[in-house]
Amino acid sequence: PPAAVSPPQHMAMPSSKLAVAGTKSQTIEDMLGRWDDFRFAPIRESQVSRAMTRRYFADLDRYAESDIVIIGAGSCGLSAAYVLGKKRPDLKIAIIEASVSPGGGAWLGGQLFSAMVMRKPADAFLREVGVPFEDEGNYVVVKHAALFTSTIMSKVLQLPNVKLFNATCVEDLITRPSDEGVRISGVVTNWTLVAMHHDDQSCMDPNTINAPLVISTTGHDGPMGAFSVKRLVSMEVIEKLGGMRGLDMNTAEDAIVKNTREIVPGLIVGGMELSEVDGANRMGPTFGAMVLSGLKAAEEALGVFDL
Ligand code: AHZ
Repeated sequence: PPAAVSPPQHMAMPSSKLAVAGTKSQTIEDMLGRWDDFRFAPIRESQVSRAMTRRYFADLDRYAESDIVIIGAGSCGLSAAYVLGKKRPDLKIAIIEASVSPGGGAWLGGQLFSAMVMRKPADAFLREVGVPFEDEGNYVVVKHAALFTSTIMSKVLQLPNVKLFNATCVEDLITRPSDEGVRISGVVTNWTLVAMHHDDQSCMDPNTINAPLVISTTGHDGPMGAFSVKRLVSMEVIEKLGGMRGLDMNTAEDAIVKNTREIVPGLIVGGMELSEVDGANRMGPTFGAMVLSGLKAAEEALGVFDL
């Protein structure tokens, strides 16, 4: 059963003396035209350090046992996190993103052109999240892909039961023996900068998050991509990868949504990582399959928890 979510520790912590004694809240209007005697409320440097580290370590402690870990904060991972976090506020959801900046490939719609295309019926997801678009008939266009990415990210990050650990890399999977062979039971993490230096530095052991369910959305193969499915091959849980095929928008988007599934017990795979498992086509710069694969991954995950 899912672990009950208790309020984050830092919420219960008393605010510092300076915060209590700080100036009363002002509006922007209060400040305009009064710059000569302008002052920030005072602070001590250690307060800034503690404000960050106290929360971070409380989160590390809280999410060491998570209900769901999502690997990768691209368009698919963020969509899954949005649906899960909103529908099940009782579940603790950790998102692990290797890059400093979450969002994966969704900051630009494709090439260096700004707009993001989504084929219908993925417009339903945009309406749900509150992203405006132009309706072009069979597809819709968000005027800048960053508008989609920043909007969904702001919604996900506001959810009290979701924590994003960015600049953090999943560098292995936790496994347990099971009737089906092996079950994925969490992830092994490291700071991404550390993970990149295992060859030239020693003794940089990783951290772990236990979770009954992992959703992997690490994208197609590349320096970091297709992480979990490549690891499943190297640990001989699946025989080989199909390898992502050439671009065919119609075939690819249908296949990615259809094939979003729990590929080994405890591990659901979504988004372009799936194309590497199944030998599915790529779709290029059209993102409907990413958000609906995230939606389906969330539904599959909730199916596991409803059992
Ligand atoms: O940094 C990666 C990216 O943000 C992250 N990631 C990869 N390996 C990781 C690891 N630990 C933690 N080991 C890791 N994070 O995963 C994210 C993947 O985002 P993405 O945007 O690459 O994948 P997606 O499946 O969400 O979206 C794919 C978008 C594409 S690719 C494509 C094509 O090539 O045709 N078409 C579309 C729409």
